[in-house]
Amino acid sequence: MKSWLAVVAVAALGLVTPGHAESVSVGDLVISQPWTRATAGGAKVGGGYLTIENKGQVADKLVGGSTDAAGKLEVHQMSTINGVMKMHQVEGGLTIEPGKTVKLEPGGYHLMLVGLKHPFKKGEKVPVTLEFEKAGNVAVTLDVEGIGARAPGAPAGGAMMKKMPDHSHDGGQK
Ligand SMILES: [Cu+2]
Repeated sequence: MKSWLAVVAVAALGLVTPGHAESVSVGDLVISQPWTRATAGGAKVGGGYLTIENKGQVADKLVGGSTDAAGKLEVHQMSTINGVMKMHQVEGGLTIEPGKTVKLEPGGYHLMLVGLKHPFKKGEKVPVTLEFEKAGNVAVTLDVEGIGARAPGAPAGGAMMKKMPDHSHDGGQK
């Protein structure tokens, strides 16, 4: 499979970042930490997040992609307009300027998987193909994190809060 070969090639160059998420290189682009969130039962859409670094001399554009896990894959932007969070498709593609790193993350740019064919469960992997204007197609695998995760490998929101009362008891007794 193409994605498997890409991973092997990257590993041979020693470019794989530590941790569970793989990095994939295509042309001058390095794509790292691709992840998504587990979805609740009936959800029909899911977000996809990753980091794209352009090590080249010319700009490239993420114009779209596809996945077997959903009907279509779009590139979206989340923005706050008059205090209301809205998202819309990025017209003409997301530009990755040379020498720059663009992060797709919750609350900002993201991949939108529309028309999910099955719910995503934590620990699963979702293969997607990204399409770049110059670099062409590249296969990456999204690691499914927990519902509400803010970052790859990070605990879901709320875990911190639950722990805090326990700390207040440590040695605090008179
Ligand atoms: Cu979206």
